[in-house]
Amino acid sequence: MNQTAIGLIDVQRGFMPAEEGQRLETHGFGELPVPEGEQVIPALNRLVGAYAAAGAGVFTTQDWHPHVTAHFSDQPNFTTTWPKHCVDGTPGAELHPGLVLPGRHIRFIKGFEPLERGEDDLSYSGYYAEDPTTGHSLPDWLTARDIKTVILGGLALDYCVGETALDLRQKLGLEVIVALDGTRGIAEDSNASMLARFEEAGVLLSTTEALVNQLEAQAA
Ligand code: VGL
Ligand code: ZN
Repeated sequence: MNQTAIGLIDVQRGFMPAEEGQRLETHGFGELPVPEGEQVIPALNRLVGAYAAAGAGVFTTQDWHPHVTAHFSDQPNFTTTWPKHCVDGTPGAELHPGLVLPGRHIRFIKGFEPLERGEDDLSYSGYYAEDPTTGHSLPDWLTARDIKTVILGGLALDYCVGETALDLRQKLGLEVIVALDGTRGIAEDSNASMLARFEEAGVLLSTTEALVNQLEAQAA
């Protein structure tokens, strides 16, 4: 299991429905809400609990934008421009407080460069994420740990989870498995086209249930 890593992509308050923030009486929710985004939390906690106990590495990414960037617009098109979300150091950029992480995990941030054009955006992919304490990239960490398999969940399937999965598969040649119940997407069309890109690239799909069962079968 030490050549497997679990990646929790952008499980941030800003991507969760506003109602979840009201329920938890916490700020930062609902900036760019992914429908049912809060439902990834129990699934991911179960997955991470089981895999971390078995020795898998755990990393998180956070969308971490400057106040001013072409990634944001007052009239967003929800494809290359978005309402303001996950701004560096604000409550919306924090992880959902219900996410349970193991003592040992590593945090990466992405999207911190201001953009002039939304079309130039590379910030969806965790491939370009960095550890803010060392400046090392996610690929540096995966390579240094000789990771062969990455299991991904988080938000959003059709953007950051999807682009990360494709880059880790295509640029690093890793086995990449997306836990479908541990992710949600923004829109139906873009979810469908991302799933088609996964198939083309050989990104695998599974569920947290199947992945946890597989782990238990291996341990037995
Ligand atoms: C994301 C849109 C804009 C994501 C980030 O995390 O999927 N989507 N910024
Ligand atoms: Zn963003």
